[in-house]
Amino acid sequence: MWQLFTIPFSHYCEKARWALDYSRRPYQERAYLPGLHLTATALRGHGKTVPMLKAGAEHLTDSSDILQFVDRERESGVPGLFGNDDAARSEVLRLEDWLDENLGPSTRLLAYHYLLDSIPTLVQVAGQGYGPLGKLSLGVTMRGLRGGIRKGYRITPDRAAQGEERVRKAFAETDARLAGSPFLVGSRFTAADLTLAALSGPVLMWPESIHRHDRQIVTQDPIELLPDSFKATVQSLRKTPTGQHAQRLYRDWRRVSS
Ligand SMILES: N[C@@H](CCC(=O)N[C@@H](CS)C(=O)NCC(=O)O)C(=O)O
Repeated sequence: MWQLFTIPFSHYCEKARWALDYSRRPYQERAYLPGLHLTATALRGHGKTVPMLKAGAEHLTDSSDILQFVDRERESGVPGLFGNDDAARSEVLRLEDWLDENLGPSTRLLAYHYLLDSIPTLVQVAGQGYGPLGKLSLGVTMRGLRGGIRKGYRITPDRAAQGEERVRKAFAETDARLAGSPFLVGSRFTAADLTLAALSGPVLMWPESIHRHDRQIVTQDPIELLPDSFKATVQSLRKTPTGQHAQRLYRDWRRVSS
């Protein structure tokens, strides 16, 4: 069976997991603690990051490659993720790429900026893919890694402010696209919508998104757990057309495999 190697709360991993669930192809998720994922990736010569999809002899090490592969291999009857024609396909690919480069790094930067100061909150918010022991280990791991994460992603108050600006700018562009259209490209759900919703996860934290990707009932809206300053940001982003679109996509399009 295919295996998807993840850090469960990573938004790029959620992007790949959503596409796999959508394609109806069976797969197994292999969830790693941050840092330990390197034993499955870098130490075996498969790049440094997750998601990584092992499908037979293939190792796909980038979420965009995974989406294209999964789209080609989807079960019959499942509509494609890349639009109806060549023009739509190139627009979907362009937008996906733009979101990967502009939105994903900034939403991660912002969430880490606020949550690395409070590991118990981070574990509550991000630890849903782990059992009790996993949560405990996640707390220990994140305490150990937080200096490295701050350094690696260059997380400073100034950069967080710039990150928020970048998120708002990206949302303004997607808001404009969504005015009068139910989807980002044409009249159907595509990889662009999926990417937008998955990569916005760290700054929207819709309970629907956690429930859908984690297969668990979430009883508390994660926003209640956030420090006040971050809570205000999340609240205001949720109210935008893009924030609302992401929630709708999770409700209507986030199929979970059984
Ligand atoms: N361009 C990559 C980005 C993936 C990515 O940034 N993954 C992060 C988790 S969100 C990661 O694996 N970080 C761990 C590391 O860099 O060691 C993709 O789209 O798959």
